[in-house]
Amino acid sequence: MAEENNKAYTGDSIQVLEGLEAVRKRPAMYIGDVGERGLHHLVYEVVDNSIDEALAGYCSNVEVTIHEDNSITVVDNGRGIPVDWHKKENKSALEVVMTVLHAGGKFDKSSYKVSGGLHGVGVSCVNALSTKCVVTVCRDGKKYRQEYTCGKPVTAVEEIGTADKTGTEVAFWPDGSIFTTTEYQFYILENRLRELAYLNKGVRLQLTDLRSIDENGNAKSVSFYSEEGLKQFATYLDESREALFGDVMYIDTEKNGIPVEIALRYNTSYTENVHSYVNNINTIEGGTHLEGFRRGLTRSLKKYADGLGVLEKQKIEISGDDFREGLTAVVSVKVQEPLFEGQTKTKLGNSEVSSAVDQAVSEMLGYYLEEHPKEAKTIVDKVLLAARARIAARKARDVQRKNAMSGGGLPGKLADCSDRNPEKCELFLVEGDSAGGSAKQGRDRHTQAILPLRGKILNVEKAMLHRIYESDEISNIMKALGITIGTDEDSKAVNIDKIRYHKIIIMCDADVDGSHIETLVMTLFFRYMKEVIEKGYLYVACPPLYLVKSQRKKDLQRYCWTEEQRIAAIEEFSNGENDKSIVVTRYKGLGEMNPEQLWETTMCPENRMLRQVTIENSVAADAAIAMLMGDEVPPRRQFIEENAKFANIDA
Ligand code: 0RA
Repeated sequence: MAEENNKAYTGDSIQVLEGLEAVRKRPAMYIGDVGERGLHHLVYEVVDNSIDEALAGYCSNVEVTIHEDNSITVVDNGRGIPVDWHKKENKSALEVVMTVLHAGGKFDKSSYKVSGGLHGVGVSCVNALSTKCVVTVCRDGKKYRQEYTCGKPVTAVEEIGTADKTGTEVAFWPDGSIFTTTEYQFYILENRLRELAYLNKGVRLQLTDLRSIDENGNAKSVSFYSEEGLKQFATYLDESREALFGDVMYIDTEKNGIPVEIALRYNTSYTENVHSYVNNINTIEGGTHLEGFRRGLTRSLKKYADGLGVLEKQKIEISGDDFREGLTAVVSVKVQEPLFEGQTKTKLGNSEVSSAVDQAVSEMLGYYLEEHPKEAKTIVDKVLLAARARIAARKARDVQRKNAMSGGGLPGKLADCSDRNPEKCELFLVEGDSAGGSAKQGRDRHTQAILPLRGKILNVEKAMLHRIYESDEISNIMKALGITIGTDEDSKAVNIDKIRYHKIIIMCDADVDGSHIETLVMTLFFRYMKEVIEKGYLYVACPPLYLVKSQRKKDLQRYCWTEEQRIAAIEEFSNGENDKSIVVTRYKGLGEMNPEQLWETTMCPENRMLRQVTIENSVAADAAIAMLMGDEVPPRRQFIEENAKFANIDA
């Protein structure tokens, strides 16, 4: 093995760890799951390898193409996978990389800087889970090719021509007998490639979808490139928020041998919006890098405010939270041997990273605050405001607690279920008292509880914390759930282990108001009880849109959720006869169904359709909520216009 990074990387340097059969046998162990997420993961895996080449300084361009048959090609202009002979394995290095798990060259520290980690299972995994895979390598003036089926080579590594450039092309066809879906979603890949472009400044990432061609014959295509990295990322994240001041604070440095890049800015909102990454992986559970960031931020700002003497003068005890209200930040570190902990393996455990990030953020703030006294004062004022609001919220919370204790705990409007096992229990949050009444009559009272909501709940995106405690509707939801927000130590802490239901189902009318209420409730969970979503407890009910009935045969009727189902039912019922003896009812509100119908179509676990609320990409989710629920109108209008055709609403 080469001892230094700049030594030639030969086939022998690739270490061989374990075989590929295991991947096909237990795919979920390697890529997380075999649904939509796992399918897209295959693309990330290949792109990660290209990004590794970029991090090593040899690649500037990555092109991803979705083909008409949902196969994928990833082309990069890196050095190309080595093709020389691997003595130990007795085959070409290319074949080793493609057919041996963990053989990407990543498992030897000295080869080059690496991404990997969570996704770092290697391209061989992608190969194993594809019915067909073709790799083309341009290297040393020649072009090489090898083809595989389900991870097994079906050709030798063949020299197929000459090349005046270098690079790798991986084409793969995901195995439909392994994945539950093989259809790629443009927006999912688009979001990830945009994120990667911001995280790796100077690398161009392009996505082309050959399944959608416009009237001029051009394929749908996006290209991402960021000159300034996280500095532009923070601006993008705050696109639909009002900046407290224009500047983005930014540092790109190396501390104790750990590359650290940080960007932060303040906006006028009340939410904290910090995204952290390790080796390009979004660490949603945080970890030592985030701890270091918070510690450095709190200490630096506190020191500055102390210097001004305002804390002493105003007699206010500041807490860490106060420094993060209205803060948007991105922290990205590259760690050689990351330790990932936590439930979803997205919490960084390496203790040495904490002080590296602390030093970096302190250095950055030290310079900025010193050189920008006006902006620094604006931040300090905002922090004082946050501290006062937190103290007001604590009082409101205490009042709410006292009321809860004297009132027995559960809200009067709740029709609770009799079972006490949270795993079996469901809470329906229902739009309006009348639908709430039907739901109470129609439900299974052992396991289903009903809480009617009176119209639009508070938009928490625009409200300060104390207003959340003061809102009746929100405190009813919290009381029903058995959850409290905030302790004296941490104003946002949530005692999720006390939750009384493992399914919380939002049930609203299929109209504009219903969609709005649905979004308000989801925003409450996303901003204040994210764990409920992360644990998979939050759902949206899907009432049917039509009832198709035959007038001749009274028992012939069908509920329909889509246009296709409606047409199919009419066709089936008419059976070659006259279209007039069939009646189609268009449901708009839950209230148009009687309790029995509501049970049958929307609540009964055997028939109903539920949409689980998930967070695929925390950056995209945050941006969507800030845009939909925030102050800036133009981006919202644009979004609604662009997405109106997808929404299942009757305006
Ligand atoms: C092993 C070693 C080297 C590069 C790669 C793998 C590599 C893999 C992929 C997958 C997609 N694009 C890729 N580009 C490179 C090091 C090569 C050297 O030292 O010349």
